[in-house]
Amino acid sequence: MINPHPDSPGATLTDTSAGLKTSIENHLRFTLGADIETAPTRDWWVATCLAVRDRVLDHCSHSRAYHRRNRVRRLHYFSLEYLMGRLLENNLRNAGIYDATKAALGELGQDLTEILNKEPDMGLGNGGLGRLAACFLDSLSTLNLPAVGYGIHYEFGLFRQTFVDGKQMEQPDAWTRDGNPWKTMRPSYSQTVHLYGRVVQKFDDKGKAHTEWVDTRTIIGLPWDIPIVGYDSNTFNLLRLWEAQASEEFQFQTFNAGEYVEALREKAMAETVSKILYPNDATESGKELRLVQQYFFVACSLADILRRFRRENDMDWNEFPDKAAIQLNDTHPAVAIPELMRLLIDEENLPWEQAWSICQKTFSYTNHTLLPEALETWSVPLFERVLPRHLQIIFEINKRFLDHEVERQWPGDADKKRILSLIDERGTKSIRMAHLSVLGGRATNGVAALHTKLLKERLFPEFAELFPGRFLNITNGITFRRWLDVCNPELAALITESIGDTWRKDAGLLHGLEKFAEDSSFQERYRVIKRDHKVTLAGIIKNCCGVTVSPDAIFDVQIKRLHEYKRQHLNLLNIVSMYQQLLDSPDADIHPRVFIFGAKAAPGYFLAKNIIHAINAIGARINNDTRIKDKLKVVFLPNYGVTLAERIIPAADISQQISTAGKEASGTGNMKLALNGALTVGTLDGANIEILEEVGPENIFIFGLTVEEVTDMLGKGYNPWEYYWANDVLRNSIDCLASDFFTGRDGDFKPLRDSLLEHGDPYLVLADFASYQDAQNRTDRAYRDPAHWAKMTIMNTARMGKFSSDRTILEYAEKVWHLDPVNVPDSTD
Ligand code: 26W
Repeated sequence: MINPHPDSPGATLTDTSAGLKTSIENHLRFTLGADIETAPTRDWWVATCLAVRDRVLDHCSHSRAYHRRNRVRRLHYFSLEYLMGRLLENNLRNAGIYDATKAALGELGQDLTEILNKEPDMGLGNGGLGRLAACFLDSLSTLNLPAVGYGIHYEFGLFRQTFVDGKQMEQPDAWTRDGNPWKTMRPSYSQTVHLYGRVVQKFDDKGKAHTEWVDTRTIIGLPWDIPIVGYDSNTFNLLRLWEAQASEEFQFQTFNAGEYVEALREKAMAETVSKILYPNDATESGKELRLVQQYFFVACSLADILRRFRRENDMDWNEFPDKAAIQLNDTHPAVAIPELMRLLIDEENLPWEQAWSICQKTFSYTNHTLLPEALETWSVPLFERVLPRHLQIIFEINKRFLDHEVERQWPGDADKKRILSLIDERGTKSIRMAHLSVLGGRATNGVAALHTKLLKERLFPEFAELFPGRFLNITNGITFRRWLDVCNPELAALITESIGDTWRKDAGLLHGLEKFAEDSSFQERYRVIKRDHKVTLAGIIKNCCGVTVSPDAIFDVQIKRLHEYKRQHLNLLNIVSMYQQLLDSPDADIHPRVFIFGAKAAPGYFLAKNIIHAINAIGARINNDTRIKDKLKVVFLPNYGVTLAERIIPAADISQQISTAGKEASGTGNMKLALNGALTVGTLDGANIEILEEVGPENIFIFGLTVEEVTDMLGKGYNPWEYYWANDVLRNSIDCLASDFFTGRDGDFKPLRDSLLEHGDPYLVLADFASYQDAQNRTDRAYRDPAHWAKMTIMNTARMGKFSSDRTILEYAEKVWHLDPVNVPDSTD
């Protein structure tokens, strides 16, 4: 038996409501100093979280002690982003104490649902990459794999989005201003990080040269720990997030000089390092602060890993890769490679070859994008100023690579050297972080089959030739605990009632639902669940957008970051053309449809913001036009994030996954929507291709150019005007959009129009328009046959097993990390 928390004798995670009740009450009274009679709901939320946390932390330290004593191999996930969303409901359901907690709160006169709604989202990420990291943590704990997630404790997560006159405005997201009960500060594990300064050679008493990094500025990294509760598991891993603090030593020196204001300025500067998450998900920002952020995070995390290694092992560094695997979530933490080299060479005095071999066995890299503008590079002069020693190390890595490996493969071939070099010599020299990541690790993976193929053929062809065994595909996945159990407990319950509850641990078993796909009573229950969610979402839409929508309409959903390659504007052009058709013939035989958007645009991404404005303006006009008899509604829900996704996804009928083929690395929203019975309208891009393979062509609406056709078309010289002149419907739609029709002002959406016509339509919106309209027409017809539609949706749920992040994580564990599950026993003795 694990030691119970003193508050609640006998408490474990299979707790009774009586124990939880005492614990919640005690926290409310003694931790918060609140009064049971008058406490506001937020206090109840904090007290409930703390009661759960007591139990979880106990298991957490037990897991860690067990891992430590058994010197287990661990995975360290390095990610600049984690989009965790809310934690309470997820933790209650995963720990199996949801009902007990609901009952305990009921006895205290409180409603659990209301309390759950008080939790702010932990939005420390931009989009797919950050949410993937959060799903992975859930699967790692669930599968009993020892792991630590490392990240940054941003004071401000992704901005809060509002609309003013249909335009995006950004507000700070101070998620932790009033504290957050899930995180605990661990000052004893603080780290000191060095920056700037210069490199000198010093000689020891044997006359041997040593490189030293001197005159540096220092920042302190303070860790905050968040426990990760897996589903029905005894492994409680940690997410450790670093907060930047001013180093006291530095302040003191400045103070002595009598410069009080200067000292405080320095303190504020140091603390800006973990202030904000960069809200860019597609352009490399090139800011010094971003580089400092990346290095700060990596230096703290590596020092923490080395501390644990020294404690548990006998200082044989060759054993290090047997104990620690490090996964780089894109190139953002790639400076970890030269940092580990520096630690091993300068601090541990290892020879270069040994250090390099350790690095290459320790790191692996996941690529999440092929977009050239999203590939990170750092200017050499900037890098040299911030991390002079690391630059030397990168140059040395590069020299050895080009002189030996590349020279051996392609003797005398200067072109190959130029292409493969870690340094891009064109213009201001810059460091290619993707090249460093491929070279410094054991494996590089793409996140869907097509993406990996393009990675090998287009992004890294020479590397793939040089190191064929280093590249592999691991298709993304999502945790079904959050994306079914938490967001759609009604559907989860129906599934469990029909096929038992083993699907939660083995998602492949969802196939068992196929036999109910044509069963009319099952179909009816499935349909009622969907409809109830649509009613709930209609309420949210009314609240947030002031628009009344009918739950009998088709809910057609596009939720994801706003980006040209994702083509929200393709969706919009079709909406405008449907509107024109309805104005022409108001009785046209079109099933009523609500187009639902959710998306944040990077604050500096002008065209993306123009598209948001256009969707809102067109929505405002359409939603108030009585002539079309409520056949069409367009709503843009503000502040899209994890919690809003949990409301939209179970209510969706149609999932729009319409990126230009070859541009979306994988997509994960596509999986969440299909799992919840929304049918995909999608291109042959990213994981859509694998969704098609799983559900079968009869259960999905595929359209558009293939990646080969896209390449071909762009290669031959694509001319959007040809499509414009050849298709009246398309031309009318663009012209209307670009006119003063929607806002009363000319030119509001000229940037959008010009991108499609004057600037060459780089994402082939016009080329795919006719085929897209055809797919949308097919969905309209299909929806009219409810039994058939129901069958298709059930087939989607039944065939999504492949996309469980448990499958994804097991593949990483087997093929990349060589990591075995560790069953932490219940008892400490
Ligand atoms: C340097 C700025 C920056 C920041 C973030 C560049 C690129 C990114 C990410 C690569 C953006 C991202 O979230 N990519 C998405 O990752 C998901 C998880 O693998 C995929 O499903 C999406 O297709 C991919 O766009």
